[in-house]
Amino acid sequence: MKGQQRSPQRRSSAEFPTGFLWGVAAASYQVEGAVNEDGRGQSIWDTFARTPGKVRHGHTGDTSVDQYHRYPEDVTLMRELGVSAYRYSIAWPRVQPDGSGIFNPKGFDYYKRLSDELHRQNIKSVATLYHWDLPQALEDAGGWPQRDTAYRFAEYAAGCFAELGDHVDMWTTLNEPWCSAVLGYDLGEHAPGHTSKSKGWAAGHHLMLGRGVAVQAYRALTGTATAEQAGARVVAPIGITHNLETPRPATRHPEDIAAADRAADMRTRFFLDPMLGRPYPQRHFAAYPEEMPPPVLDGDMETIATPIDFLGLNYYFEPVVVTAPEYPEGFRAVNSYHETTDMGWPVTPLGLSRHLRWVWNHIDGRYPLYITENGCAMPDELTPDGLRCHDPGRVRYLRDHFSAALDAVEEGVDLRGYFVWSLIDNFEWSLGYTKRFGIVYADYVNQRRVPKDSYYYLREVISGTEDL
Ligand code: IFM
Repeated sequence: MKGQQRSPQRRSSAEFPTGFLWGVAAASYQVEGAVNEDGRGQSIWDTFARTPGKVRHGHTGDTSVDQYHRYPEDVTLMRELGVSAYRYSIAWPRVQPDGSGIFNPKGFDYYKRLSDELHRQNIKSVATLYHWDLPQALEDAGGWPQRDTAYRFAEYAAGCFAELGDHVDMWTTLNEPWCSAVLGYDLGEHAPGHTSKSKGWAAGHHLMLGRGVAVQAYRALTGTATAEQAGARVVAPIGITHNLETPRPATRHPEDIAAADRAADMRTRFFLDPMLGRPYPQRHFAAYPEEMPPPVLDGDMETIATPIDFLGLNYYFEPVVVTAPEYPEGFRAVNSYHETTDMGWPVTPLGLSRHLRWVWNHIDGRYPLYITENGCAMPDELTPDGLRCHDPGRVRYLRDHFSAALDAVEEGVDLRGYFVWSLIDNFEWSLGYTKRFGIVYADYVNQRRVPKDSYYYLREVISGTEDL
């Protein structure tokens, strides 16, 4: 920190590659509010949040931090922070209320206004097409386990490319398809709340298929195979954001090493390998014949392997596993004895370097990487005068993770950017507003925004006046 003797190991943000993109991230249902305005349709999260018992305290995203109306203030906070990119998501039911057919111009207008404001303040507009708010009408027709939803997604994506192509600087198709498929259709913890493994894997396949068709539609529109091949012509790159995991064996015992490798099958390889032209992990379905493998039709795997321009990774912690033959999957997660965040997640910055290296090697360096989310929930409170919020745990968390990312860069990983989750406290899905991930404190009563100490820390890191 300022005023202290710098240790020789301390490093600065200047050591990240030239053009490194510093950003903050958020998602539509978590921050926008305005769920009934300007023709927005209903999403599965509107339904889920209104179902008693699904979200803590019955919280909903109806108002949240009201970014739909207050985006100019939030963009100003970003400019003052010094970030060069905002990663937000487009609410599908805002721009295509029923999930198929007619588009809603007023919905597109919001994202144009937001992008224009970002550009006016010299910030790149990084749009995610799907951060979990499936139009309810599509869920009523079967949702992601239905093949047709993949094509509806591609149709929606093509509408966004056509309408917003001049406004968006970087596209992400899906955010964390593992969550949509597994939390939403297998474990029932997220909308729409189903509990069927087979539905989960079918959903996973259709999510990955839909994004493959969407990328093909994008290439058809922009006339290039990849953004790189566009040469001097400016074509916004398109990628995906995954929350892959590379579990660590608790010991060097061969059985724990094998358990950690198996744990990566359905969490990581299922969502990554087909994008690289490799099959779904076979050993899982061989071991669990009662689970229906994904319903793959001829040509699907080729579509899923459609090249992208970058791979986004969301990283929060590194799980540790041991072999556990008594468990259905043969392994279980164990306490890693690290300090934990308010989510109960261990703080494991070294796991970030390991994760980046593992992914980089696994993809044979095929795509540049971005950390599209990293951050932590802490039990933040305002000072008694209401003017400050001291969050030393988050400052430490960010510092250690930035440093771990730099380690990976120094070892040759092509990491091009880092988005902190999140600009401002927001709706944390089934935990409602009980968890605060922001570097800006949200007072949900009066919508006042109060930058936390971590905001000022990040500002100094980006400007190079503070060490990592
Ligand atoms: O809030 C979520 C976000 O929507 C997706 N990634 C993880 C974050 C923290 O849980």
